[in-house]
Amino acid sequence: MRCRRCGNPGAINMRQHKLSLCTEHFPEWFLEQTQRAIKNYRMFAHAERVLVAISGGKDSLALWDVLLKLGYQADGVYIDLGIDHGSSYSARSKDKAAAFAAQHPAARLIVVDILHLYGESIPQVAQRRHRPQRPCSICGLIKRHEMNRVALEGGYDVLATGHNLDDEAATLFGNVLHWQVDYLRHQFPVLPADGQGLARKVKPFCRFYERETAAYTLIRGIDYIEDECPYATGATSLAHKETLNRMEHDSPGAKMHFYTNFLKAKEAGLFAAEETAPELHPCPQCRQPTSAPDLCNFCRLWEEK
Ligand code: Q46
Ligand code: ZN
Ligand code: ZN
Repeated sequence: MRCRRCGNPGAINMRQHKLSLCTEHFPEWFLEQTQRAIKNYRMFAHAERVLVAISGGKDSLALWDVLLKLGYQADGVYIDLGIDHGSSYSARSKDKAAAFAAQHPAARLIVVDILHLYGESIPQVAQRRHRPQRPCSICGLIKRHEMNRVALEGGYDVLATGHNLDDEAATLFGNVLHWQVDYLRHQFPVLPADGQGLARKVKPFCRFYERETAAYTLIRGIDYIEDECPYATGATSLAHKETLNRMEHDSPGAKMHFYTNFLKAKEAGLFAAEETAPELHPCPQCRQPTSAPDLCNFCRLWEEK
């Protein structure tokens, strides 16, 4: 297959778009598509400050790279979870994030060390809470809280994550499988700030297949941590991804249509009915909004120590 833009040999063939591009024109297309998503979903403007959630993996580093190349004011936040598991996962992923920042003078990386700040790493909190093998819900709670805190304290307008189409389609699949209507209501490329202490959240890569973000990092020579978090093994989201990959194999574009048609349906009003939003109030300790009667779930985690 030849590159559609110049006729040279193609480096990546995207069957779902019926598009083949070379190593020069694929990154160009990738930037254009990201810019289009940012504009179409009104994610943020050039005057706004963006905080990118950096894991050290390919999607988050690719997102940071693209936003910098597009001229956005983008800083990164890396949450050091203290996960070792015999593979120094956190230490190695932090090194990748720091190395990227060091190569980009315009990029500032904020590192949040959970063990240092709160006295326990994620595996230690999970151990104390009798969930040593399944720390993900605690980890997710801590990451969400800390990213929101850094975004608000740093005066950032928006928090951007590198979720790609494979991630979003797998989440959608899980939500539909269990008809989790509240989750479906909140699944969208932009979640507005709520004015009560929750930052705006955006996913500029939500329409890229994972192999496209992988191709971008490869062509741009971005060094990232290839391993998944050791606790990700066996996660249902991975099983959903495999199911969707099989469907994609038999019917190219299946994954993209599943997700983008959901977005179109939502824009046309699906799930728009007034939800019974829980009453929120600021947590007396951290001031972040919570529906819990007193301290928020994050602060309660540490109270019980
Ligand atoms: S980092 Fe944390 Fe993930 Fe690791 S412990 Fe689970 S939630 S798998 S995205
Ligand atoms: Zn070309
Ligand atoms: Zn709190």
